Formats: sequence, structure tokens, C-alpha cells
Amino acid sequence: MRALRLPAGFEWGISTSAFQIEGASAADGRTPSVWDTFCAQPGRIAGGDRPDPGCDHYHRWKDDVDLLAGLGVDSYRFSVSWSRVLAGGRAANPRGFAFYDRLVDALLAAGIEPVVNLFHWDLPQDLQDAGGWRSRDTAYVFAEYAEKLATALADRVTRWSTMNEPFEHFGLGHVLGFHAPGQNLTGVAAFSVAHHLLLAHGLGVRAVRAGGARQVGLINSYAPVRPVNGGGDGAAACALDAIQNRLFTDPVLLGEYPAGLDAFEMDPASKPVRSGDLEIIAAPLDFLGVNYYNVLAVSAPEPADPLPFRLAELPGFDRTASGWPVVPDGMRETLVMLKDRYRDALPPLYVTETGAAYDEKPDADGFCDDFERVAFLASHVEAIAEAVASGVDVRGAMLWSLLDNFEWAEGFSQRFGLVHVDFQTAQRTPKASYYWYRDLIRGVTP
Ligand code: IFM
Repeated sequence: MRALRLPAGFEWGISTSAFQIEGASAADGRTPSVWDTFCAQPGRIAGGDRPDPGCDHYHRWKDDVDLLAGLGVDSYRFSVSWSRVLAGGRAANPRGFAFYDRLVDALLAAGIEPVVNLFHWDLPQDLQDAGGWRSRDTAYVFAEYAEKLATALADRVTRWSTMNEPFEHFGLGHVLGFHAPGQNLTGVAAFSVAHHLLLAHGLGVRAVRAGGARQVGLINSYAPVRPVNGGGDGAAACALDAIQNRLFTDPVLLGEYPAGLDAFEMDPASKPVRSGDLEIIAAPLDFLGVNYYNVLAVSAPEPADPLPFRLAELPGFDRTASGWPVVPDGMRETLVMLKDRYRDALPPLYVTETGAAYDEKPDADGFCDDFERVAFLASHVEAIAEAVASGVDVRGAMLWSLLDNFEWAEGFSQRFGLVHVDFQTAQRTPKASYYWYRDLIRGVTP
């Protein structure tokens, strides 16, 4: 790995999410989320995997804090299970709050800054039954949750994000139906979900600040779009760029919806958008979180295609076990794209996720040599440093993820962890990438 040139104080962290690691779905008063419901439906999850007990972080959190301390990270980003702290999404559950209290205290005692994300796709099922994100009310209930949580934790937690990757929750969960809640919405119905997620974000920013939070941001996923046949696929590339890279960023940073949504029959002048909403959505942020995994290749759609683009193969790149092309320069390109596109409207950036699935196992001596993940992470960290060198204000990087975990519709078949988890026993085994990252953080050039 080349010597990294990053500013002093550059932050190194790692990310997880509640539903993917906690297990304990019925412990201590937790109520079901849309993902519990979805996982119970036959055929939804690869191999019929069930998330519980999975990593069982709810019971093994002390071991996981020890792993974080051994890694030496400056920060740890985790999400809160809304269904654990508020039964049905509304009624305070003291035992749920107590779990995150303990976790925050243990992180601080270990010298690790807790970074709290409020929503990583696990809407309480009761709120889904009341209309989910198609209902405007859900955005207001989210704000109540946000304020309650900030009131409980903001004396110790400085940095908050309202939500992680709303685009994936919208697209995979509400349009393509591959994720919970498994809907196939189009037109105004689909647009209402996007708009209410954005409204929830804006109301959530106000609410966590009212609860005492000092730094608030949003975490989005980004993917540079490459037309496979150059200009011939330009319209398809613009359509995918509008929805993947702009739909959840332009309203937040510029106070307006991007052009190009009409290709999806989504109309920003339609009913869900009320006067004053965009001002709420564009509340100033302290940071933007950037999740980057790969670039997307696209071609023009065939006449029968339901979407105004067709995803294509990107030849010439290695692939991870998820089949995603390994394109480290896409990280630099993403960060520079954000700087060029949003200029003065862009707050400081943190890379809040990057990582890769590879299928390595511990050998007889317990050594797990995930050399492909080490190469992936090293090249993507170098790409962040290149973006910083070209003037992008990136303050830190959080890798995905601490543990192998429940990879949504892929179940346990895709492993992103720096720590291997045996899902029969929940035993944790740090991989080579864990030691590589530890040394990087210590300033040891691998
Ligand atoms: O596991 C997911 C995470 O929940 C959101 N970002 C992408 C990761 C890998 O697919």
C-alpha cells in the first residue's frame, strides 16, 4: 500500500446497523419491524436464513466493544432499532433505551466516539400497518422518535445521522420489492415514499437538535454511472444518475428536486409535496455521509423494460462475492463529483461505508486470510486520499463492517466483516483485514 497523505486528525471508524447484527428480536420488549415480517415470508431471504440470533450483538455487545477497542478506531457508527426503544414505534420501552445507554457508555469508556444513526430501514411494523412511508404521518412519528432518542443520548453522543441510504430503502423496498416491505410502487405512490423519507429527514434534523444533538447529517449511497455505449446511452445514464445520486441529495442540499424524475413518472409538483416541505428538508447539515461500493454501468432500456435504463455488465474489473465490480477510482470520482456538483452547499464529508463481500473462512489455526478484502479496502482508502489531495473536504472514513452480518435479502451468504462470525456459535474471529486496519490506524504502513 502506498503511504497515505491525509490531514492530521483524519478519523478512522467502522459501521454496523441494528437489524443486521443485534438478533434478540423479541428480547426485553422489542416489537417487530418490517424486516422481521419480511424475513418470515417464504422465499424472501436467500437460503431461508433468519436474522435471529445471527451475530447476537444484543447479548454479546461487550465482546464487540472489545473488538472495536482492539482495532483502535476513533469512532463507531451504529444504528438504533426504533422497534426496540419505542414499542410499535411510539411507546417508550425503558429496557430498549437501557441497551443503547450501556453501549454508549462502554464505547466512551473505551475511548471510541459513538456515532448514532436513527434509521437503517427497519420501520416498526405497526407504523407500516398504518401506511408506512406512503403516509405523511410516518415522517412526524419519526421526528418524535428522533427527539426522544436525542434527549436520552445527546449528553454523550455528539454526532447523529437521521438515516442511512434512503435511496436503497425506497428503491429496493418500495419499487423493486426485493427488500422489506416488499412493495412494487410506481408514479405518485412511489414518489410519496421518497418525499416522506426526505420530510422525515428534515423533521428529524430539527428534532435531534431540539433533543440536544450538536452535529447532524444524512448518509447517502452514491455510484458513478457509466453508459456502456457512450452517448447512445446518455438518457439512460442521466435517468439513473437522477434517481441514484440526486433524488436524496438535491432536495437536502439545494432545496429542490432534480430534473429527470419524469422518466420515472415521478412529479415533484404532485400532491405529496406541500408548501414549506422543501425548506424543512433543506435544513443545514453538519456533514454528509457517503457510502460507496461500486460504479454502475447502464444502457438504454428495451421497449418492454419497466425502468428508463437497463443495468449492464462493466467488463474488465475484478468482482467481489456479491458480483460487484471492484472500481477503487469510483470512490475518488464520487467524492469529487459531490464537490463539483454542490460546491458551497456541500458540508464536510465522511465516508460512512465502503467494503466488500468475500467468502473466506478461518483455517485450522483460526487464521482467516481475507487478502482480497485487504486489497479492496487499501485501494479504496488510497482513493479517498486522492480525493482529499484534490481538495475534497473528507474528514474521516468508516469501513463496512465490523462483523459478518445479515446481508438483507442475501441472508448470511455474503460476508462483509473484518471479523468472521460463525453463525452457528456466534464465535468471532478477526480476519487479516482487521489486523491490517488496526495497523493502518496505528500509522504502521502495511
Ligand atoms: O449491508 C449493507 C448496508 O446495510 C447498507 N449499505 C450497503 C451494505 C452492503 O450491501
